[in-house]
Amino acid sequence: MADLQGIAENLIEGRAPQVAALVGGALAGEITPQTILNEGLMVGMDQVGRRFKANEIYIPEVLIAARAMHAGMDVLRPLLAKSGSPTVGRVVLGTVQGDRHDIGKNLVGMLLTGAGFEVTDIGVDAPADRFKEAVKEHKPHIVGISALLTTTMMGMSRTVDVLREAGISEGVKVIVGGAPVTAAYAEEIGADGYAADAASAVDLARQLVGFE
Ligand code: B1M
Repeated sequence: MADLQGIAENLIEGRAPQVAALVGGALAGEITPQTILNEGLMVGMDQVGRRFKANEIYIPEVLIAARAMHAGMDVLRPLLAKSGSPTVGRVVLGTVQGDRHDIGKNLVGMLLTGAGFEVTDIGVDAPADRFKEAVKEHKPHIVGISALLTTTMMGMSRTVDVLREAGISEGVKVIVGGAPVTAAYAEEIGADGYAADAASAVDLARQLVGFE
């Protein structure tokens, strides 16, 4: 579909205003937010990842593309996060220490919000202690940890350990995700669940709070 292809192409070129405008246009054309996300924005970002890996583009271009991705997500956010349901549960969500990737985490947060969860986002590069303090303050049902780098994944394990050592892991379920993370890794570090993508994270969170 031409609009979706245009979104992906403009995202790759880092044209944030055009991406936002095209996303708005696609919505006006009654393309669903989920389709725009999966077949427009994500297709573009995936291509950016491939080019980055192949050294065809470098960090500045990736950052500019990420800004365009955010511009598109900003338009979708109210729709993805629209929910008529009361709070299903509370979630504390963050990206592990040393890791500044936040696009996937933000998507997980948006879809959780849309599914009726109250999400406290503690940001990127979050040390285990920041998760601990947020758990004490917000008393979530779920802690969600994101990591995009193989080198930062162990921060998830550290976070699980810190919550356990602080005696506040009882009753709090930890879920993990991000490109290098696997179900086996989640089990190895004692997390309660793993989700491969944002929609699966919502399904998992609903299961863990006993909503279905
Ligand atoms: Co970086 N980066 N990056 N990067 N970057 C990757 C991850 C990489 C795979 C690129 C590559 O080499 N092909 C590679 C990691 C290699 C590895 O560790 N195996 C990499 C690298 C190496 C780096 C740097 C080290 C580069 C450098 O400096 N030399 C550096 C690290 C900086 C740091 O964090 N300390 C770096 C920097 C950056 C930018 C800042 C330029 C930018 C981030 C901008 C931002 O996030 N605001 C960036 C980007 C954009 C990428 C790629 C291109 C795209 C990531 C992304 O946003 N994808 C990425 C390549 C790629 O993934 N193809 C790459 C779209 C997003 C929707 O997907 O985040 O996977 P994702 O989230 C998905 C799922 O994973 C899942 O759901 C989401 C939606 O479905 N999910 C969860 C995520 N979190 C979840 C949590 C859950 C459940 C599911 O439960 C809690």
